[in-house]
Amino acid sequence: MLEGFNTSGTIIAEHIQEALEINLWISLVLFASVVLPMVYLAWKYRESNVKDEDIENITHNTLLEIVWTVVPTITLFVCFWYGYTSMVTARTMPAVEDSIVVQVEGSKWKWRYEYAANDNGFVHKLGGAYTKPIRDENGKIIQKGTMGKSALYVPVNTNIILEMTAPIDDVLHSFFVPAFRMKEDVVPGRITKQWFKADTVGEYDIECAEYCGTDHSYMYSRIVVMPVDEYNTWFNSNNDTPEGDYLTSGDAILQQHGCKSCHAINSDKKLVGPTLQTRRLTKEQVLDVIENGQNKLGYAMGEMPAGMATGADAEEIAVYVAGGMTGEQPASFASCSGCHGEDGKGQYGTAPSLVSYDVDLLRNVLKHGKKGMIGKMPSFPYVTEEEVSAIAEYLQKTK
Ligand code: HEC
Ligand code: HEC
Ligand SMILES: [Cu+2]
Repeated sequence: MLEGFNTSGTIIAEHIQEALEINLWISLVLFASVVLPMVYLAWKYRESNVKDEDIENITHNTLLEIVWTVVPTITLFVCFWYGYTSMVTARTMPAVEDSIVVQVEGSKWKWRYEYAANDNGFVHKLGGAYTKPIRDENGKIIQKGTMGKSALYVPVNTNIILEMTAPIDDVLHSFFVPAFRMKEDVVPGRITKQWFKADTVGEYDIECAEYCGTDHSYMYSRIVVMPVDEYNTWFNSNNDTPEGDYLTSGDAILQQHGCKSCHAINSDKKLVGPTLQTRRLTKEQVLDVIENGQNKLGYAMGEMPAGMATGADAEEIAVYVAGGMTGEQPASFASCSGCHGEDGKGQYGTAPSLVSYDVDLLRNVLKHGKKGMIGKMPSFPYVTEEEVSAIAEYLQKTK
């Protein structure tokens, strides 16, 4: 259940609420003042009640004309005034010196927040994908969706400016906080801004209001409004969330970057990308690389040439590698071990490990993306070295 439409967490929200209510009431009064007399007069002067010779030809009524010009003009100016002043409040950004500026990035299908460096020079980068609820075959929710760690943390009673954008190859999004009555498009390659000053400590939902693609409706996140000193303590620490440092959990990082919308982790679930698990390549993938080579991963050795093995040899090698390189090594694997190592774990980062998701492989795949027989994995240039290590550790641990 989305909350926020009946809550107000900012001054702007109150302005807009007031403008809305005044507009609504004035519209109702204007509507009634036209429609009720109209219905009454139509009934009173119905054909059976009036004789033609009784109908007078009235050409002017100065008083009436003045009244029906002046009254609507004034009331419409009242509507205009409230709309205008709340728009000015919403659109006039406070001075940057008196505000906290947070960079917001909307991309398919998550929000990310980046703060300015704190006193230690540490940059907080937060946000991430929402985990969808899991449903059974009748559509009933068996496990609730979770917001994860994707909150935007801000101090209470402080001006916050959001500088928002989307990657150039992404789509339009719209950053919407119902409780703050604020909503603004987020446009690839352009910066749009919103500001707010939350007046009540608490948590508020963030949504994407751009309903033109598959998962905008799942771009949930939260704003957590904290007491100022609590916020400052967190901000000047190197912890990623006020509750603790979730960077140590590879699972949270996969969640945060939205990896899990394309990859299952050690399960049979079929998603867009391969399941990330300890035994990583399928026979078909190995055969594909043997046949076509591979040169997009950015390993120092450069390209892996096509045709390193053929026929029965290739088949035998593929079965062996896909089996996690257990059992007796076929002699033909000698044509691979020169570069990939006896144990298939790669060589000092020059050629990839064939058996596990080590730090080198993850770093290369995330930096360059990967185009293979399964599909195209986008690049994730902003994933940090620390995060790569945490993911590698996590994937090698989960069997
Ligand atoms: C000349 C050195 C060399 C030899 C020999 C070699 N490879 Fe490679 N292999 C590489 C390099 C380098 C890469 C990474 C290329 C890149 O950056 O895209 C690679 C990539 C791969 C990949 C892709 C990894 C992935 O994650 O998609 C597979 C699978 C692979 N090799 C299997 C084999 C097999 C099986 C053999 C033996 C038939 C073999 N290689 C022989 C150097 C070699
Ligand atoms: C838009 C969907 C998508 C997202 C999001 C995504 N991936 Fe992928 N990923 C793919 C596809 C498709 C492939 C398969 C490429 C191929 O054909 O080998 C892949 C391949 C990979 C591989 C190589 C697998 C192998 O065995 O060679 C790794 C590692 C990987 N992804 C990790 C990640 C991580 C970590 C994230 C999050 C930071 C992520 N992916 C996000 C689609 C995605
Ligand atoms: Cu969106």
